[in-house]
Amino acid sequence: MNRRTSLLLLLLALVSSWTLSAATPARPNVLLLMSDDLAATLGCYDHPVAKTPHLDALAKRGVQFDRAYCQFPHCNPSRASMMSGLRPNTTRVTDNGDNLYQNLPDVMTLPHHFREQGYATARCGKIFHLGVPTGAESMDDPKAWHFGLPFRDERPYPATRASEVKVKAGKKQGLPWQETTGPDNNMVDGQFAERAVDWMEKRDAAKPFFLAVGFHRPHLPLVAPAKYFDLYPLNSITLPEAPEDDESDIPLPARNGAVPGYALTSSPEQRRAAIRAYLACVSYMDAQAGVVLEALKRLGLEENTIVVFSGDHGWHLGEHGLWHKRSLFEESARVPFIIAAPGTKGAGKRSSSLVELLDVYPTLCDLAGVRAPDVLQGKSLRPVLEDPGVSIHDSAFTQARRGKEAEYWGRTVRTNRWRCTEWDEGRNGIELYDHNVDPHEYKNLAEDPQHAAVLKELRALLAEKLPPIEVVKK
Ligand SMILES: [Ca+2]
Repeated sequence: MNRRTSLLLLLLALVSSWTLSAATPARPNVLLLMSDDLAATLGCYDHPVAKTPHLDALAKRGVQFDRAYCQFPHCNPSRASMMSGLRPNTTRVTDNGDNLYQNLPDVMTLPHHFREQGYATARCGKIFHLGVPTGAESMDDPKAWHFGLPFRDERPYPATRASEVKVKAGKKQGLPWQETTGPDNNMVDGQFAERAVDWMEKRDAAKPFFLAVGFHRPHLPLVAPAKYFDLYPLNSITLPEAPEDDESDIPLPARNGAVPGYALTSSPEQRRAAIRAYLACVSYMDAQAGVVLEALKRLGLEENTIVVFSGDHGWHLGEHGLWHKRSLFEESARVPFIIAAPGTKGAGKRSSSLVELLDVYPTLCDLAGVRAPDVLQGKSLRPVLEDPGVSIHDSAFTQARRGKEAEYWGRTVRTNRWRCTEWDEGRNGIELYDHNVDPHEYKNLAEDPQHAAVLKELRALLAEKLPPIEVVKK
């Protein structure tokens, strides 16, 4: 190439970059905050004692979704679905050992897509499943991030403060918990928040960013600095409402004991202590989210950053006698979910519009002006962000595996009024709950002839939308 041609090419490049920047408004940044195993135990979700001022403030400047559902209440399957924008029927990720990238070698995950579209991408903590503390295979997307903070197990924990209430931390039964001494950044979530702020401060400001921060709490073990336990006097903790119901109308795969080791059979005082430890972890997580959100404001980025806060699935705190995830009841399928998108008109309102976590990917593409891949199975929530009274889904779907060998396959559909669940296409049980009168799903109406028509309709919907998943042979 001679000198004249080089100069001409340089001039052309300058003109085209000038034209591009003049014609294209700056694309918004994305901040995705996730919490692990989080029930709707936030102040903004009307929990009677939860103290979560930072996420409550985020909800005030965004839209809070009261009926958002994960697609599979287990870490890896839920995250693989949300981050690929595909149902578990397509990802065939139904266990923590299933590998999204082996099942779908051409998958284009959400952060990888934003990276391809010119975004600077960074991950601090657990966004994809990261297999701790067992040392299991990491399910992080190797192509997604410019910067990915190594995730590690935080054992041994910092020093313990002696607690006034001892809860047995059995090997398989019970909820291990601990009050630690020392500052927030003695534990990994505090470090994730600090590193995320550091990355924002030092990033390449010429590019919009996609920053994902995945907090580990309130995932077991329930370990948090003692000051967060001090927010919750033990006598302020109430146990969940449970009617005197033997649950014999609820199919076996749905009930307590269907997943071994997940039942906590302890005294009411110990149950209250376990809930207190969970809430302490929620407040600790909220404070770390606050560190990132305050930095966003301090750096003048709030006006041009879309913030999404989500759990990966819910958690039981004693409802139906359950103390874990992986059920298809409301507490496990539902997630706390907030979007604050600058310039949208619904800010500050709550929405009872049905949402699936599948909607995160197309929503962020829509809001950021990034073309959404054609294969995505969710919908953009933009209409709801503009008007929280609008509905874009008639139903939300969740799947699960339960039983000693995860041998029962469950599928459920939630509509505005009903939840209908089938185990093994109905061979091992069918459930129908009327949320108008039974929000905690204690009265199974599947056998009630009065509701035969709605049951038939919802079962047909399940058969159509969620055919049995082909298990990938390992
Ligand atoms: Ca989880």
